[in-house]
Amino acid sequence: MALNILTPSQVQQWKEDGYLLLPNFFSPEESEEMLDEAKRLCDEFDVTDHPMTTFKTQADGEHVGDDYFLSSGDKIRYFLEPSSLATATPSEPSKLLVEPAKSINKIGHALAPLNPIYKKYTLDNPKIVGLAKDLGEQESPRVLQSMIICKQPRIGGIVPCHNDSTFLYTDPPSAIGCWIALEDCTPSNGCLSFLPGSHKAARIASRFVRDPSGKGTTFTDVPGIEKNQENWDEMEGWKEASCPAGTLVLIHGSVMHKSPPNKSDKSRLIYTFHMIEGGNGTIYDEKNWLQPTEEMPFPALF
Ligand SMILES: O=C(O)CCC(=O)C(=O)O
Repeated sequence: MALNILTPSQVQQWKEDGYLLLPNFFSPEESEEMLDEAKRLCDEFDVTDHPMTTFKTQADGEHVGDDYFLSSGDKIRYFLEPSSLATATPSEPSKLLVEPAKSINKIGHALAPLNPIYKKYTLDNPKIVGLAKDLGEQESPRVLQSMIICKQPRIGGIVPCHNDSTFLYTDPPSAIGCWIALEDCTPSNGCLSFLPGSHKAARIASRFVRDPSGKGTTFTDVPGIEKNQENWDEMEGWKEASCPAGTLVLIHGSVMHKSPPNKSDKSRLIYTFHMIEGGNGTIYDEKNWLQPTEEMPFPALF
């Protein structure tokens, strides 16, 4: 089959490494349009009546999981950077330590269906459709978890080592991430790092789910899958994925990746969405933290 977007050697690289950088996937004008929209959304953030939900992903610590987060699959909602907030005390409610636009960790999780600019660069985008077809991994890709990640200057937090199929679990695992740099990403403002080839070894033995108690989120074992013994984070071979604005980074659902805190004065705004297999008998069940709704099922890419 003819490839439209990827070369055969890029497909080969993707298969070997479990991630692929596609510089200039979007033109400077296209990526600027997405960046301007991200900044506009940040600027219009109104903290009045916001439940002060932060986003944190420490594997060994507390995970976000209030109703504002759990019902965000078909909305555009704002999640705060934990260090932008003085948490509530018995005498004082939580309050922001920085201006609202600079307090945002991420905005999601339904930008692709709901925001016209991000729809144009996702669901209505022939290059994205061509990319998914060239990869040929999914018969019927469904788009979910579309979001802006801000990684704010000086306070943008770490994203610890993880793989995405743990968080967007399907049976069998099928998640693929499309991560788009809207600004230049470097080690100092918190670019991604990958452990190349780890997607071949890492089993999806644990998944992130709604807590059966009805409150919050937790991890649960995937029945029949042997636990990984590797300490991926400490292994040799991690590669930093510095990239200029307009780069699309493809992320296999099993590849281990992470990003450091942003200690620089430069922001690191990106737009990302994921695709899961919607055909082939693949199951996305009601245990997952992120749920489609009757009004808004996860949209099909083609
Ligand atoms: O943007 C980041 O720093 C992390 C993103 C990530 O881990 C993901 O999209 O899976």
